[in-house]
Amino acid sequence: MPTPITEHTVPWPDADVARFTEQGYWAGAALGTLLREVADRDPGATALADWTGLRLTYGELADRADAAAGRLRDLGIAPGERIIMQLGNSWEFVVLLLACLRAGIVPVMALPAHRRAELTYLAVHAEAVAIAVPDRSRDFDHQRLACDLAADVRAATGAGWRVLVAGDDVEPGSVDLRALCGPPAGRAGFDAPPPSSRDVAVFLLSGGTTGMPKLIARTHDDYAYNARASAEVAGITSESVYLVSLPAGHNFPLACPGILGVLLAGGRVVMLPSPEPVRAFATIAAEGVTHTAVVPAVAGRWLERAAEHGAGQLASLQVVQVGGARLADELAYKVKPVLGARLQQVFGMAEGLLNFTRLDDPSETVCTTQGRPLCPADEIRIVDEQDRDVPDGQAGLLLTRGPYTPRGYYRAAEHNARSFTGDGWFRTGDICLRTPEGNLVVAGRDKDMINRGGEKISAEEIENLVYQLPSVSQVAAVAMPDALLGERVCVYVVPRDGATVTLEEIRAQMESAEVARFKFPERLVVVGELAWTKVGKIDKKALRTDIAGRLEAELAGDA
Ligand code: OOB
Repeated sequence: MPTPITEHTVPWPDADVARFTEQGYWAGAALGTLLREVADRDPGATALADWTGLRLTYGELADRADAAAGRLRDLGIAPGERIIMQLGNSWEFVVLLLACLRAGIVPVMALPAHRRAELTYLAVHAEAVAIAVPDRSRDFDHQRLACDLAADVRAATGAGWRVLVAGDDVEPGSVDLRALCGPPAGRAGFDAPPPSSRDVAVFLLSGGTTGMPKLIARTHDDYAYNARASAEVAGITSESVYLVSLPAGHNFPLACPGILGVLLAGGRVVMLPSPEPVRAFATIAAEGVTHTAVVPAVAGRWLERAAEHGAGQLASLQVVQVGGARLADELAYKVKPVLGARLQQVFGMAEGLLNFTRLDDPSETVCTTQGRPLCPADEIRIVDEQDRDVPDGQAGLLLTRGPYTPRGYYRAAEHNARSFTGDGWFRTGDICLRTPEGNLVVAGRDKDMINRGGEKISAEEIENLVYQLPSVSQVAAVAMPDALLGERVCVYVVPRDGATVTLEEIRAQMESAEVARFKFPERLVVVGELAWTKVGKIDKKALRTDIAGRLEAELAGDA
């Protein structure tokens, strides 16, 4: 039996629980219950459209979620147990998510790009009992990997492990997810009591500064608030049509407001497998999309495409949220004139805190700041290295506490001691300053991570993998600037005496370690020695400056 989740979570203090409940931030209801209430109010409204042409009304979606909750139970998956979700952006993602929320089964939000290394870690760390995958996607056989993983887990623990597969090619032994998420066979309904609103609803993955991503346990109360309040601040109503084109398991398209916020407001969710502009624009036109969320790299591609081909297909678009990485002010100023929609900057994190520019903010605020906290009960501090508050306008480290920022990572006591202060403030690792109006500007970060187009990559994880090459004496992974993605992974390597190291070898090493491809280094700099700080740590800042300088010199040389 997997360990009960509560053994490894850090609860909010009782006084905060009382305060958040009394102030109405925590509604005291499970997400599945809240979504059923929305469905019962207008069961005939369209809730979901997906790129395969499937459309579901609120009534159909809620009935399928109930039926699927029952089928999960019939498979022997009990409330509180964990299931790894690695589905693409499809209707099955939404039905399975709602079924889990209804049944109290906790989805672990893996990314489609994750491979054996990440999935094995998640399976072990979350003690998952099942995994949901597509049969294949982008030429990768997810089912094969999931079955291998299941065999490994069974061999190691003797536990039964379920593989749920969405697609035409479901192997014997796997569970057909389309059937599981299909319409109810008889009368709809799932009679088990809903989970407590204080229970964990989903596990999100942290951007990660350590070896592997940390798990963030988000409760029904905190995540429902996160989704509901985000919907409000983004102007979502029952008339809104929201396009999901980022990987749906990310907090941003999942609940900021994302799928959950839009469904809680009675709007319509449209699922697309990728944000590729030609298809995204055609979908926006066909579905009358009003809202969407993208990362700056995607915003850049959309702006280019719209500037070249016109924004005629985007007439319905009202709000484009951009977040996940710093949006350059120059790009921000283009959004309204080129896409014809209002920009909303979102500076958020899977750990909780969300900042939004408001729809009625002056253009300068929208284009040059990353907004302000979502909730009046969000607490913000900007401090120096000694945790002393710095004055407004001065950059410092951002700390936060609040009703949807959990007090610790799951099962990570040692790490929590570093990532949280004694009185519960989360150290975001972001360097920010606060304007006199109270908006935050992200000025950098103090965490050892690379933000590749919104995907966070832990430098330590890359370094550990590169160290496995016998030819490597020392390695440091750093962000190198990139016009398209913002940042990419660059590794500095000191080879062992007489040895040579190539980027191809390093990438082959990553390949054989079976980690997600977005983490593969894209540049190697071989050096005789690394830069060190006075306290004997590798001087990453100096290395970042060095690679930026090299790139600039190359560009100048090309011109
Ligand atoms: C979102 O969540 P995560 O958990 O993938 O990454 C969080 C980190 C932040 O700590 C910050 O370093 C960076 O991503 N970030 C931004 C940013 N939004 C996120 N840096 C600069 N400007 C921004 N607008 O990335 C996320 C979660 C919910 C909503 C939006 C983004």
